[in-house]
Amino acid sequence: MSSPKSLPTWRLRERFAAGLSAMYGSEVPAYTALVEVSTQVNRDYADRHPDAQRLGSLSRVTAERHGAIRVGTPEELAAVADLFSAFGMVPVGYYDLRDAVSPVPVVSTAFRPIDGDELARNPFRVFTSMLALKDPRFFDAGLRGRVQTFLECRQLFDPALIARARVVAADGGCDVNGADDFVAQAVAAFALSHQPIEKSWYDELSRVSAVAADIAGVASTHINHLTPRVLDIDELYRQMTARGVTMIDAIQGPPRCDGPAVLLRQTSFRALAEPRLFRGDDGTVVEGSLRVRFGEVEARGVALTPRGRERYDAAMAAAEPAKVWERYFPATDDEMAAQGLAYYRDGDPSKPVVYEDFLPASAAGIFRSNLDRDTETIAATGIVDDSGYSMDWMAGAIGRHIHDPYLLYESLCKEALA
Ligand code: OOG
Ligand code: NI
Repeated sequence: MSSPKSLPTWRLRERFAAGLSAMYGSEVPAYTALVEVSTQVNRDYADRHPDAQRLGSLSRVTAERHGAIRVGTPEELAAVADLFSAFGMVPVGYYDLRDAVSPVPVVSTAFRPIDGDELARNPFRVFTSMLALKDPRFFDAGLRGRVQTFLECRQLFDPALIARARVVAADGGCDVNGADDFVAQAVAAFALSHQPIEKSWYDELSRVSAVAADIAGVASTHINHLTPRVLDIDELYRQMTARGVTMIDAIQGPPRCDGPAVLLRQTSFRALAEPRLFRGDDGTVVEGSLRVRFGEVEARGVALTPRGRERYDAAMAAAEPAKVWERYFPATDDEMAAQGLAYYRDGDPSKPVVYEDFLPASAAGIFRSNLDRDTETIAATGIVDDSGYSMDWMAGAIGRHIHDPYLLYESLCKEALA
């Protein structure tokens, strides 16, 4: 138990999310505009819809963010897991984006709180990707060796910060006096670095994959995007477009429908190029720019059961999912519950369980739509993937259990029965 003078894990998580948000806003001004529009859309929506808070209180939704980060090695991923454990965020789900229609050379998990009360207090989650360096379809032996050497020489996190995070996690909180400093250091670990980038190395990796360059072309990691949650994403899309922001072509995930919103709908826009320093082969440093970060926003619906997810995948396989949606999904929560398609607390259709995770197809689409180059094809190379990446592999590499989202949703349904 933590003493009265200590801050519990969720307070630290709340501060961590708010600290990252303030930092990202200062680095990427368009993010601040996105948060402003999202907040306004949410207020307007809540004013007009009496059931607006059925998928989370307005205060939860207003503070709600997900971040995305990318690391290079299993050791770096393990350090991330240690750091996030101090904020009550544990790995949930395994996403293999190498399998996507537009493949990306990463395997990923999401760190987030899992208990109902923790989610209600602050559901901050971070989609975390690791470079799939062992996959020969992306990296030949020569390049792999050089990337490996580069990654072994860098240190993303101060070992003292990670050691402290382990203590905070074990104590379930942290002394008030130490909290500011601890959270500030954790936030700073994800700031964009101003160190010069070795241009020829970055360019070589970019030819394999823009994501590979973003991960292993630089000596640090950074928040790639930070995503607010919105209650009406179609309205948000209209308002951002009216402000002159060019959004990606479509909203990813399920189509707009009259029945209960399911899973996750997301859309994004490209952030402006950010000034970065580049060092040439002759050692001279010049100013240039990179466009690696972007703005994203999301709307969350009810979590689907495995049966519901099968229906979802079938509907999305259609040429125009919006046109066939009602063939797959009923128009009411009562029917959704009766058919066992979605999770409801106590089995009560007025108490939907919100979807807390990600969608691999959308994730790959979000990665892809925001890249400068489109070179990541693994088509017909004939090279066999012998990398052995899997959820079990990842769990072993970070020495932690990776939670199964479905089991978590099931226990959330029962939690309320107690
Ligand atoms: C992660 C992309 C996945 C989402 O919302 O699906 C993601 C990345 O760009 O690193 O954040
Ligand atoms: Ni995202």
